[in-house]
Amino acid sequence: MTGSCRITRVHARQVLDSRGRPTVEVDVLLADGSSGRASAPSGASTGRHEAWELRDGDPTRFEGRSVFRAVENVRTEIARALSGRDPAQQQAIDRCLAELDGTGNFRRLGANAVLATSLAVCRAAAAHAGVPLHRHIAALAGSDRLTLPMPMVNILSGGAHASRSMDMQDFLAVPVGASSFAEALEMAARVRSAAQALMAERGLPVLLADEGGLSPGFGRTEAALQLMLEAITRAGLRPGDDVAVAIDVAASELLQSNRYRLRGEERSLDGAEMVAFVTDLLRRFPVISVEDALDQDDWEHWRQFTGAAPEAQVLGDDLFATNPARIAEGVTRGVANAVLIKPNQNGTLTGTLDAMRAARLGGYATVVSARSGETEDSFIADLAVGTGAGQIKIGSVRNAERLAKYNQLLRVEEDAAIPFARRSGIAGQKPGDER
Ligand code: 2PG
Ligand code: MG
Repeated sequence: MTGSCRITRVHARQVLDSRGRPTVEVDVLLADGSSGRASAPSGASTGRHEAWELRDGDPTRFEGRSVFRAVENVRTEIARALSGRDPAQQQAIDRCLAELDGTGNFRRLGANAVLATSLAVCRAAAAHAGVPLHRHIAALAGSDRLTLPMPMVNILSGGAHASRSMDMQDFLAVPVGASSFAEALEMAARVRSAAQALMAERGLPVLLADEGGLSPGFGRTEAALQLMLEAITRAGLRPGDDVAVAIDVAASELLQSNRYRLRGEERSLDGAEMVAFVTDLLRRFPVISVEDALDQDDWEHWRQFTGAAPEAQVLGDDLFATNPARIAEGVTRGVANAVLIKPNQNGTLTGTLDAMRAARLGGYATVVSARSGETEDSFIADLAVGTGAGQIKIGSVRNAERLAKYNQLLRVEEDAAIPFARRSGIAGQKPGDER
């Protein structure tokens, strides 16, 4: 990395995300003329333990969702605090942002303001050093194993991303048989097209859900899983061997009065019954990864499910909220074996890297993830590569905000020195599973 250079300007503006909702974009300018730009994504199925997304709450502006206060916080307090600082000192800058906020979860300045700033600083530092973003991130993370991640690609959507048309939020294709990232993406695209053709033939709607997935609105979860298998086969691929299935139950969204309400099944389950319900799906379908099978505070049933699914990747999203302390608690309690990594759940890049370190220390797999509300910012693609995360979840292979990330990974793959992680990064996979 080259010598130090100073931040001369930090500027922010309100832009729109993929749902047409406002979000924060930040530009960081350096004395040598280099710069970095980044924006904050936004979830729909947001967890209780996430860093605070600051919205104005004025019903006359974007239904209360404008972010002018967060933008103003960047332009004033944050800009003053960062002016003259060395952008290569990411840890010190992120610590300064946390101290300036002072609340522990960015409730005052807004995690959207802080994260966009933190990522823009990182980009500016990489530009100044003249290195690709993923290499700069690798240096910050102390990582010496850069890899192209295995993608988990959304094919069918339900839950909060598709007007609750199905109980479970995501049905994803995991191209476990692929030997390069490009091949994995092509397999997933074939499955996506085959699913659409099957649905059209059956007179089902083929309009896009929030992440570009399809939303057949099946009542029963097994009907969606059945369609996944048919789509994989129709694409000329072998379910389980070439392409496996992952699901995100997003169970925190299902909990009502302490019971999991599965409208499509016309059932309402307690925690133990929910564990049995999901475990049964694992037995009957080639599902290799299950995210948020239980509520974000239901530690006990999380533990039971982890024990009941020894061969699956048991992935915590709302449960861990990209929070190092919650991840460490999960490791201590023997809960889950993989962590979803969403930078805006944490609030800073350094905090996100700390969460990934906590996961790795516990022997947990990591899946870098987009949010359902995204912009054209492709930062998470480089984050997944630079940290050697092993897996990435971006959404479907539709819509420019998703393709910005997939296409960045295709560009990075031109660097022959960076291998494809294949299925090795997925928790629960035996070494012999590698083809
Ligand atoms: C999730 C994400 C992405 P959201 O639950 O994993 O699919 O959704 O961004 O709405 O929280
Ligand atoms: Mg999730």
